[in-house]
Amino acid sequence: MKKPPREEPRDDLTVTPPKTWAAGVPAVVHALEYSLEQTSPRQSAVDLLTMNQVDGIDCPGCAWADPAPGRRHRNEYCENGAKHINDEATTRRITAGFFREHSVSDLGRRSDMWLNQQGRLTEPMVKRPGSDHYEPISWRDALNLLAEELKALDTPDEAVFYTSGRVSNEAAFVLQLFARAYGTNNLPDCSNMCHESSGFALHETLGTGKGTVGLDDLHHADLIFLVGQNPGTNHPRQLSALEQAKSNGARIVAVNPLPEAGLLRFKNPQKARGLIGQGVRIADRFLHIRPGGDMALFQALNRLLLEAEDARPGKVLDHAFIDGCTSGFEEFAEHARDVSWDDVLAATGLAREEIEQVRDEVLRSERVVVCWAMGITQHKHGVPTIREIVNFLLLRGNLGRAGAGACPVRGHSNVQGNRTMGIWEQMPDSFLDALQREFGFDPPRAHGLDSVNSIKAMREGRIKFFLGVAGNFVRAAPDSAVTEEAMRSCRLTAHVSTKLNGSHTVCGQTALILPTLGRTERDRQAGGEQFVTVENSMSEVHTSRGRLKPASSLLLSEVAILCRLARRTLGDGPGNVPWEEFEADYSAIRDRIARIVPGLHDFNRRVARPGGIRLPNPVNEGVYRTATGKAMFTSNACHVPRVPEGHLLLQTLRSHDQWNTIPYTHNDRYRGIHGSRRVVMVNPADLNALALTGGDRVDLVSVWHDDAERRAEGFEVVPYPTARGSAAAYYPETQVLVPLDSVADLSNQPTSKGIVVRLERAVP
Ligand SMILES: Nc1nc2c(c(=O)[nH]1)N[C@H]1C(S)=C(S)[C@@H](COP(=O)(O)OP(=O)(O)OC[C@H]3O[C@@H](n4cnc5c(=O)[nH]c(N)nc54)[C@H](O)[C@@H]3O)O[C@H]1N2
Ligand SMILES: Nc1nc2c(c(=O)[nH]1)N[C@H]1C(S)=C(S)[C@@H](COP(=O)(O)OP(=O)(O)OC[C@H]3O[C@@H](n4cnc5c(=O)[nH]c(N)nc54)[C@H](O)[C@@H]3O)O[C@H]1N2
Ligand code: SF4
Ligand SMILES: [Mo]
Repeated sequence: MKKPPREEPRDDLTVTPPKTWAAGVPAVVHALEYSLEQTSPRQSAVDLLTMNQVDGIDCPGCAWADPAPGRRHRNEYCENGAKHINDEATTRRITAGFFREHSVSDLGRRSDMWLNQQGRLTEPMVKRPGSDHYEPISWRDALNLLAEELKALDTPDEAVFYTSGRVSNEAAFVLQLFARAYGTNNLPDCSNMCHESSGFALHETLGTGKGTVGLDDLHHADLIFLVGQNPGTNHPRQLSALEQAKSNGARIVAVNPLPEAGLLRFKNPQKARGLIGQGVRIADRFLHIRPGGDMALFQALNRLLLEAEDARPGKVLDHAFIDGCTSGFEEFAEHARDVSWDDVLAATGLAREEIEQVRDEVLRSERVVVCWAMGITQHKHGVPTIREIVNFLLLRGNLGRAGAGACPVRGHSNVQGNRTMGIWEQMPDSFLDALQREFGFDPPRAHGLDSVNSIKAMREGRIKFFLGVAGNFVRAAPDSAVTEEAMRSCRLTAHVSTKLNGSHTVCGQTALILPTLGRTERDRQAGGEQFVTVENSMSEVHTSRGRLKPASSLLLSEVAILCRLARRTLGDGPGNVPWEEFEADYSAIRDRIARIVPGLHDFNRRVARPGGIRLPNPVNEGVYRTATGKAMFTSNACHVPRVPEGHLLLQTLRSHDQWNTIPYTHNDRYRGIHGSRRVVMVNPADLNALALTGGDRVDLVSVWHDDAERRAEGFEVVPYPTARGSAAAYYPETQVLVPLDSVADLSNQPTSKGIVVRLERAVP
């Protein structure tokens, strides 16, 4: 077994030219290096071969869909999936001795990378009021402590229950059931910081919060937009789908302020010919857009399509679809014709011809898919931008038919499933009514708190109890100083976790670490060996079965922890929830889900079939559950992001070697950045104007209309071909710069991709 590092790795930056292709041999070698470091080679090979296979482990990485059962490759995983699974399957362990050696204050000074590298958590720990150390506690005492705190609150709304998208459907369902039986809808989740803007805009305009396409649609599209996403790093197997689409003749338009490697070329490591040569070109057109300019881009495209229709009446728009299935067209069209080219060019930084060329691509294409991710949702105008994408799709009837549609590319492997299971602070009455019928208690109806509002409520002393099931809330949330103070003001903070992270070091008066099984591990309960289920980005629900021996004999599953906590907190009431039966046999949970969630009827039987269940999407059946009963065109004021002279618009993003808040190494291979994450990427022309050069040390200072100083210190400047006026730096190191009040309109999602900053020369 390799020992975990005792020291923090030092920053030692080297910069090489960014790569112009993704995946291929170095990707495979690189994944193996990380595997060997984390686990024994034998164990790692066993895990990987069952990954994303029928009856195997669902990759704990992103939510990208698997090909149909007969079409899966023997190695149906990517470099990063291999890293994520090996990070969980590490042979390193954290024991009670570790916490004796390291005080909470000491751990609080460590990076999340170092904390994660110490290995798997092995037994429940408590930090008592006034103490600076975690000490062991039995499960019984830990759960009693939590239950007593919950019973002592003045109202159930003084508690919040956070989840991250790695938890299974079964655990998510049990968690929301417990929270609602206890009496609150305070169910913030990582989705509030991720695709909330997509959910809001799609719900409003199409009547469903989910994407409308499956893998087959991508394979058969004529034109695919990749907007605000970096698939080479964050959804690598999407590149295989794009490769297949291209071999079927698809064209691809990538829209991004950074020329990301995975948008340019792809060498498929699953194919012999993928290992040599140039690989496949991905983007036929690359729009080097300014951050936040996408709304203007789609407005311009919409205007151009309307004008093309004027020139060739009846030949451009899908009138049958517009007349039969949509509302609001006339008003939208009038507004869209007025969008000003000056605004569009200022907002996008593109040339008019580039946008006209994309219009021509659209006019040549029968079937169009638009894919997007955080580059769209994490902006102040994320919701109206997605509305414009919907307008764009509606104009030519690119919805509800094969090869066309909307594809918000989800992050966490089960983030979409968590929502299906009721993890949302504002679940509709239809869901709450179903819970009431099934379990005989009256769930609270008032909307609960999302992530940002939970922090505000903590700050105001309205929240006393925080339970996080998976995730790293403190690091994932914006405005680190504010969030940390808010967490510290709680009476009790507790986390159900596989590995140590920064959130465990920012404690309420009492703090608990509740270690749990990971997805790779065998889950044995009284009723026998269990599997769980998850839902991918394309609404396919399937099983995941871990096979490894648990990291410690003291680990409980998430379902077991939550069912036991519910029994201790709620006793025999309210209603009749068979918590014990749920814990013993997860199929009992699925039987109930089957009666509550539309589309999951006969859940246990259907999910056991190879490939699982594809949840119906009403849009694909021509049903729009919107205010007008139709797909809604909307009119949105054009937004031109403006940054004061001498400032830049900063986006905070992921490197190739990290999983969200957890960096695995200091490298970002595709961008040519090695040995340090404290870097800020800036366009050379902007550096010139700011009298800075590569290698200079700067502080990033966030500019916001309050008096608080938000400063991230000691970043090295890297000249990089990012769009003019913008900069990029890694999250979570830059979390301190994102003001809590800087949120997307309507979705309340933090604007992690649109922070106005100035670069100040660091004092040496
Ligand atoms: N390896 C790995 N995989 C992951 C994750 C991980 O941390 N590591 N995280 C998972 C999760 S939870 C998520 S949500 C997804 C995130 O997947 P992505 O959304 O791809 O993740 P980000 O790194 O945030 O990158 C956003 C991309 O948007 C671009 N961008 C930024 N601003 C704009 C803009 O205004 N307009 C346009 N057009 N583009 C813009 C950036 O340059 C970048 O390429 O990945 C998932 N997969
Ligand atoms: N500035 C900025 N902020 C952002 C973003 C950004 O782009 N920029 N992205 C946002 C996005 S898209 C997201 S999704 C959030 C991510 O927010 P989170 O989902 O809260 O964060 P993660 O880093 O994925 O959480 C990692 C932790 O999850 C725990 N874990 C892993 N697997 C399991 C498991 O199987 N069970 C349990 N119980 N625990 C497990 C481990 O303890 C690990 O330390 O961050 C958001 N915050
Ligand atoms: S693309 Fe996503 S789901 Fe697929 S193996 Fe890679 S990380 Fe896992
Ligand atoms: Mo995410």
